[in-house]
Amino acid sequence: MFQKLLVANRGEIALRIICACKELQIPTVAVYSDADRDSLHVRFSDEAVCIGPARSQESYLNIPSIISAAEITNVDSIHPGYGYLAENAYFAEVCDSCGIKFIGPSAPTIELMGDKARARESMNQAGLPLIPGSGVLKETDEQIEEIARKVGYPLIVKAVAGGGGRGMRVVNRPDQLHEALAMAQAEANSAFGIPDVYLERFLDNPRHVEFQILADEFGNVVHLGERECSIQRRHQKLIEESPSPIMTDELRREIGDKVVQASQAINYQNAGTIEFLFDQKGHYYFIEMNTRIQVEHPVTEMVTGLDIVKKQIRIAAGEQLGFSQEDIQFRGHSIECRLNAECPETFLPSPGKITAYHPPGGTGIRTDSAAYNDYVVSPHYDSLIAKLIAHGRNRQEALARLDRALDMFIIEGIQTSIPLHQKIISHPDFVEGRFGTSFLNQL
Ligand code: MV4
Repeated sequence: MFQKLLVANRGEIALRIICACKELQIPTVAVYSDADRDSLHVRFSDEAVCIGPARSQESYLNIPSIISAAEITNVDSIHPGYGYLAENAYFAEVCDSCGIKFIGPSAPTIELMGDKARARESMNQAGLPLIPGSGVLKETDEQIEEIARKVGYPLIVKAVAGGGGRGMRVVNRPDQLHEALAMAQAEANSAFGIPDVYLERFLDNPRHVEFQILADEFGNVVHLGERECSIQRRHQKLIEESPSPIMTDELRREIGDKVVQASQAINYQNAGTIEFLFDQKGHYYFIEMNTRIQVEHPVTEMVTGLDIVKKQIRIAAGEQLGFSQEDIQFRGHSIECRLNAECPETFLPSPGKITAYHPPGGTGIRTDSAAYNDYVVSPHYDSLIAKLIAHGRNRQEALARLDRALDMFIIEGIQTSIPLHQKIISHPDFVEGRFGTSFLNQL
């Protein structure tokens, strides 16, 4: 097992990784910016190193600073969490060349999945169905018009380096194609430094459902079922749940078999998420694979009883998975709300001091957060303050627990998305499980 692990992140996920290390009895090193000196991830780690000023670019994204902190403290492993350097293939490679184990898949796998056009091609080869579309567009304007005609309208232009919705444009008619291509390419180039784009047929109000997988370094792969992630606003997920209201045991087995096969085919290692869109008829299509631990991993932990972060660390240390697909049982239903510091009217971030903080407890409730009384939500970082996760024997019980826990969550001094969550989970269409990715536009 690892002798010492550096947590290359902040906030609730840094704390979550430290929890896993404590249970595995691995000493931890926290890294922190000037703005995070009084953070809980600093307090609960065994050692802590300041890596720079508040701005992420100069601290949590600063590879030389983080590698220096790793060398100085003599760690043998780095967990990147989510965001920041988690899907940076170059960072994984630098860790490798410094003899530090990057807890995640190999650098070439991160790179492959980071190129959405290559990811589509390889996962299709590996047996996953795709939305009709194109490869990366390298052709002349006239040839692209022809490719678009074959894909069919409406279509969507997507950045190969994308994800999170940037560099995407919907095209309803052929006469809008060239302007949309130019806009998407310009946006992709300024956001990612890579202008390349590809096409997909546009699905109207699809559902976003993703499968969690775990793969060890000996070719053993299991899936941990799905998460329904359709409730999102501006490509930020707000509520996630498992199982998805549209899933059946039979369909889970069918897709689960395919994602396990596909992951084996690309020799995937560590935790990963395979994202699908479901159209109105219930047909499903691969869109992307995420090569990191995800924000919403707790709902999967609640229904499987597994600790995914501990599993990531054990796998990276060279341990066998230790169980097979038949050993995994899905128990009950879990729903997570992401509580953000934001204005309820404008949805703009609402940073500032939390003057009173008291998370709810009780049966079937979990809160993942790094907040406390007098904690200051910094404008430099993501506005996520807490993840409230409910579990119950069925969706109705999980929702009842979530509802009362939202009501009992005290966060004062800043505005939060709690009222929005209360509105969503009491909406008849949400209660009945009838919603797609457009749900919040209609709310
Ligand atoms: C799509 C889609 C419809 N058709 N792909 C991909 C990344 C994810 N964050 C959103 N994505 C989508 N991909 C096809 N072929 C719809 C979405 C989508 C979306 C697209 C445009 C504007 C808002 C959206 C909200 C949710 C999902």
